[in-house]
Amino acid sequence: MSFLAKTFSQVIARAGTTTALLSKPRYPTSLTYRLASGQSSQQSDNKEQKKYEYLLVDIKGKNSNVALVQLNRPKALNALCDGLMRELSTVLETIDKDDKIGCIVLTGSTRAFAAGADIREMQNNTLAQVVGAGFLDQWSAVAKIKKPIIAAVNGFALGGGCELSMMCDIIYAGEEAEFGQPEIILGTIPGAGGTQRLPRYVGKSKAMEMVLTGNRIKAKEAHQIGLVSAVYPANQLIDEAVKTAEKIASHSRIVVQLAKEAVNTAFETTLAEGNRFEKRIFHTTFGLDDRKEGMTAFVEKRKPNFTGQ
Ligand code: CO8
Repeated sequence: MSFLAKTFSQVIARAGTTTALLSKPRYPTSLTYRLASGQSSQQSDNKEQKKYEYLLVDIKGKNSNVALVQLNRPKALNALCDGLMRELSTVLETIDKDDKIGCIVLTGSTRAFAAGADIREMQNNTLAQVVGAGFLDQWSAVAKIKKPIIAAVNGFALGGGCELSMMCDIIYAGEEAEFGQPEIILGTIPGAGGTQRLPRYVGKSKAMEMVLTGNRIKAKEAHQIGLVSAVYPANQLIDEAVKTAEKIASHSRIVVQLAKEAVNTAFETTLAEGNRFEKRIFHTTFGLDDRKEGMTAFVEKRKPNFTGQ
């Protein structure tokens, strides 16, 4: 386990966890972790700790193996400003290295998962500035996380918010959730995968309708068209997402990672190439202790004891 990873789960554990979900207070507000790497645990205990500015992070699950990351910029409906996305990338990359965590749940508030990229921040940008600075390039970090991420979407998931949910691996929605790509109304187009991932989720006609009109769709329709895999009452959404995350986290970490990579490959390649890739990954699992353990446990009629090896 890397130092950063160790620090993350240890510090979260020290900060104390609550089982309360979406009831106030939602999460410990004193939760901290160190952004600095390369220190010994002892050294870092004495160094300055940095509070998250835009996030609340907690550990969930009976075995404390689920990380719950909540976007926390309520006054701006979790508009995804540069600072928030940088913090989110750093936190997710840190959790990704934490051996104790098997799955991540990403959520927002009851009112908004995220109402898009921060329009005020973008308003006066010029072409030269956005190209020169690689504006919002760091957003793609979310899609590169190896551990599964479940987006638990209550309220608005618009523009970059909808795109962020689609960078995750499973989307659950609260009954009042609304999804949309309203960039066209602002005189621009989606810039974080909306024109690419949305058609893969819902097909060309619906994606085109949403991108060209900017119309929002409600959770029920999002479920019907395959954008989200389940809809729950808003106050049960996170519990349900954590339940699924716990189940995922109970499997072999390394095999879960391979399975995620294999499914994601379906969106990047031809059927023949994808099948070839899948077969190689399947073969690869035969080099793992966890594959042997999983099958042996079945034969011996007992629960497997996965080690991630
Ligand atoms: N950016 C900045 N501030 C926002 C945003 C946003 N996207 N959305 C809401 N806010 C702010 C409002 O300005 C307001 O602030 P204040 O109180 O200071 O005036 C506060 O949040 C509350 O918003 P409203 O008063 O508007 O609340 P309503 O309930 O009336 O409306 C809506 C809620 C419908 C969500 C409305 O706020 C809205 O339409 N927001 C904008 C939605 C939108 O257009 N999103 C797309 C943005 S563009 C984008 O995401 C491009 C992504 C490209 C990524 C590229 C990566 C490489």
